[in-house]
Amino acid sequence: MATDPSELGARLRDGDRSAAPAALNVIENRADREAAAALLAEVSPAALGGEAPAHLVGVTGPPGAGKSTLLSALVGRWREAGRTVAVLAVDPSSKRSGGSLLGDRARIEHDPGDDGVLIRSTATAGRLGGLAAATREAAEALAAPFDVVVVETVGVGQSETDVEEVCDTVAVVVQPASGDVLQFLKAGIMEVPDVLVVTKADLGEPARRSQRDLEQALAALGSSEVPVLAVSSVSPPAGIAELADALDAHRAGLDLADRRTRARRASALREFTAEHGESALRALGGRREAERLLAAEDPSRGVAALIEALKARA
Ligand SMILES: Nc1nc2c(ncn2[C@@H]2O[C@H](COP(=O)(O)OP(=O)(O)OP(=O)(O)O)[C@@H](O)[C@H]2O)c(=O)[nH]1
Ligand SMILES: [Mg+2]
Repeated sequence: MATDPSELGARLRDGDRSAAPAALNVIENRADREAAAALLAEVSPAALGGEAPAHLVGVTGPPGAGKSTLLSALVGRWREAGRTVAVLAVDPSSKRSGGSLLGDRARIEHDPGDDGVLIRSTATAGRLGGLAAATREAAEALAAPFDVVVVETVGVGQSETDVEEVCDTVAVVVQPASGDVLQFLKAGIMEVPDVLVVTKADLGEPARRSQRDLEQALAALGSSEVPVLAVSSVSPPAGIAELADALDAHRAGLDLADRRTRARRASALREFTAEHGESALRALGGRREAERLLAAEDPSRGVAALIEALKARA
């Protein structure tokens, strides 16, 4: 059956979640960018008449920190609250092959009969710039019909997918006694996240100590408003409702249109440069000038339209 990309996009816009898997196939097919653009045009802020109401949540952190297990619990919590959820699990499989962690890795659990949940894994397998764009596009498409869209990525500091650029709220997840994140924060190597989560709180004192250390580091950085939550995702779960509330509180405090407009402009610039090279950026008169061009564009324009605007001037 032929699936018309514009029609798929229109179904997403109308809240038809059953169009999501086919829409993701269109987006993941990096060989047919026109189809993806046609689909995405239907869910752009201009087509929606404003920003997609979904909460875009980034969940990122070191391998094995407990992200997926936590998401099983969070998805359950959101479903209880009647919210539909899509999760894009970005799996840097190429980096992990043969790693001992693989055996220990949890999958996000959910009821397969529940059409209010969609879990999609994408392997990155070394496609750098392409993956970042594909993840952003997938999140954009899913934000039309789902209430919550999560992007799970492995990494600390700069991960392959710049979750910041895609998500409204970024939660960094660490396990007790993992010093990396603490050191990266203190050294300013890592951006201060919107929410910090210490997992495996059932381990007791080590989790409490990590929570205190992170709170102190944030205070020293002048970011004591950033919540640090300790959670346990195994039975009995603890702190999950509080985390869901903290994510909501962050989102409620955002100027959403402003954050997303800035994110779309940053994505357009990055993707334009990834595709056409630094020389194309120079042809525009440099990064500053390109940013100025983008800032003059209508805030409701989608990333594809912004990239076209850059191309037209280069
Ligand atoms: N005790 C305890 N173990 C946990 C908890 N959450 C996760 N784990 C365990 O930690 C291991 C890694 O959990 P995952 O959820 O796969 O971690 P992840 O961050 O998604 O890992 P990657 O996707 O491989 O980066 C698994 O063995 C989990 O069972 C928790 O709250 N308490
Ligand atoms: Mg995982």
